[in-house]
Amino acid sequence: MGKGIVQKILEKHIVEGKWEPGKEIAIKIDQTLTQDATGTMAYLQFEAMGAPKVKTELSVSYVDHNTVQIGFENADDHKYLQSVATKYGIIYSRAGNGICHQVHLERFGRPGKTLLGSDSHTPTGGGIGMVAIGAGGLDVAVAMAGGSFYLTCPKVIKVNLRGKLKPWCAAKDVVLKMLEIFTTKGNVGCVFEYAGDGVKTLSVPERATITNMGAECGVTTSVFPSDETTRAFLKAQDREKDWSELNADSDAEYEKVIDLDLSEIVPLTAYPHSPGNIKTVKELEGMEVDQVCLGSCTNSSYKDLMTVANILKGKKAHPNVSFVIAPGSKQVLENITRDGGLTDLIGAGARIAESACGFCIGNSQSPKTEAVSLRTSNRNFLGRSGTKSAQAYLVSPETAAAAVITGKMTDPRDLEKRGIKYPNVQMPESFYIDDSMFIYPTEHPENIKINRGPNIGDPPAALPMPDSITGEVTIKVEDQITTDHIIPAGSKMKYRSNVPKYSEFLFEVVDSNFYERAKKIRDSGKSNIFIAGLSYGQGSSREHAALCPMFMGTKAVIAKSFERIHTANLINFGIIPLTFKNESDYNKIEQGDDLEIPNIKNVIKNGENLKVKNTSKELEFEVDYNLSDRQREIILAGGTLAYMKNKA
Ligand code: MIC
Ligand code: SF4
Repeated sequence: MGKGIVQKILEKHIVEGKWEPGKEIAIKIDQTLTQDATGTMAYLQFEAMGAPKVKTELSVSYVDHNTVQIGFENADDHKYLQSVATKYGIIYSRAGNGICHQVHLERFGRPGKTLLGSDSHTPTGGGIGMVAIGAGGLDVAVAMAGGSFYLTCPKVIKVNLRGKLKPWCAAKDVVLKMLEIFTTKGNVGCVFEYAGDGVKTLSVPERATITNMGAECGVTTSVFPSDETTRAFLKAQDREKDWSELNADSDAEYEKVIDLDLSEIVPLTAYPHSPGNIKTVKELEGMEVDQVCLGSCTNSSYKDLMTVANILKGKKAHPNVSFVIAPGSKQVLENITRDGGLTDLIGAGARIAESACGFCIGNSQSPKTEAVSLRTSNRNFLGRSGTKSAQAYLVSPETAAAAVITGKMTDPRDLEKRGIKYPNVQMPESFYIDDSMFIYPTEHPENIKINRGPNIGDPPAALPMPDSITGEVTIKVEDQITTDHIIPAGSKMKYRSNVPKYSEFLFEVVDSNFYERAKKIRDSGKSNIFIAGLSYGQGSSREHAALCPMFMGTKAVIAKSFERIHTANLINFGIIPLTFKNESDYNKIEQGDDLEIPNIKNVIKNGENLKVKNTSKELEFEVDYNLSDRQREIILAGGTLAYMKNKA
């Protein structure tokens, strides 16, 4: 039987287990990336492991999230990151060089390699034929120290692309279609592998838009073949030597195959507050728009920005629209400048933001109260823009440009009626390249002193699993609670290296009294226990969504189901993810109920059935824990760092 691309790449990297979808495997990681918001904690953990140097082929530390620098905290973190990178053999990408995923695709991504990144949109690298996976910072730290990465061997879904996109219809619309089909839940443990004749009609950045937002479906990663288009992209990046061909065998078997005809894709949008809420742009036509933001790791490539620049050439932004652009990288900004696109964008009234995450993570450009904000980014969770009452819609660059002109949600195909032709931007044969914003590691690590400003605190240590858990339900939440609900980013993100302070913002967007309640429960000696619905922990890879609960004394979360990265993060920090055996038991628990999990330590050790007592309601219910032997040991030890210490 033939093999698909994902199987081919993974099999070359498996160090424990074998290709058997659904079973745990360990793989060797070739490349890692971190960004500053998750990176400080990841490097503190890496330092704690005592490795003298990273053991990967390539590790890059990007600064792209916290670049606003109000107060000393962000700048302190940057200096810490720079000193760690220089000392331990990591390339440092300075603030201003661009968003990690865009820059990595341009300068480092290589077909056939594995990439682990402490950011959930690491699968962007799948656009160039990598198996690129997002993970918590601790897993990335382990990989940098030479450890394997453990994952569930994925079930591969083949997406057979046919035809060609029509003018004004974009790669973003393709992935929004995928979200309509697959939704944001129920895809844990799967991977999308793209194939078919339609693949060759898509440029590498378009492929990367599609693999980037596979993260919103909750798949482990998404991968495209590596073909002549990939080669041309690498050649334009002066890296043709990094190219290799990668194709699925014609008789490869998949878990499932779906067909998607690109010529039938129409402009789509994800309406508030989930990337899975899909409508056609036509359905919302005429809705007044207050803000348009172009950028983020999903849609900030040269092609994206030049397309919008060409559409807006000689036009002015509608007076009611605040129009913001954050180019994906310094390279993108330099190339659109040289090719005249920047002049057209500025001429149209664009506000040019730094080449960074910026508006996407809500640490700048928050829209007005109840604003309608059209964004080319990938997430529109409640409050993520920094304005809780704002309504964020995810759209393609083409749809964004149409709204800039009209001030309303407009199907970009209707721009033809205004005499605007589809620009059909071609990829450059060669990009202007300047790598001077990378700082390379030193040959003399002994001379490097690590910079630790007052914002850098030690990562808190977890306690081993107690014999029994006595706790209280601090909060009961519904389905699809994202890590943005659990611990917000935006302006609070500057406390990422200060866990006690950051913990004060836990669940802030859902319940402003959470922290006080949790503190009381912890101080009374009980464990904080969270109850959740389906797909708990969607979205980002931020391990603080587990680390801060751990700091508050949480030992268990009971949900109907969990998302992949968050599950791994909970386990890494010694919190056991439990699922209801009978989902209707969810309805029988309330916030404030006292729960007991008797004898949990022995039960887990022996792999027995686990029961939870609701002593407030005098009820008992059963829960499942789906842990590998390794994960069981980690939970019992009180997290991965303690487990590693015990093993050593
Ligand atoms: C995001 O898009 O939510 C982030 C901010 O990039 C996160 C990482 C973080 O919280 O630092 C992600 O996607 O993993
Ligand atoms: Fe940055 Fe937004 Fe991409 Fe996250 S999704 S890496 S915040 S641009």
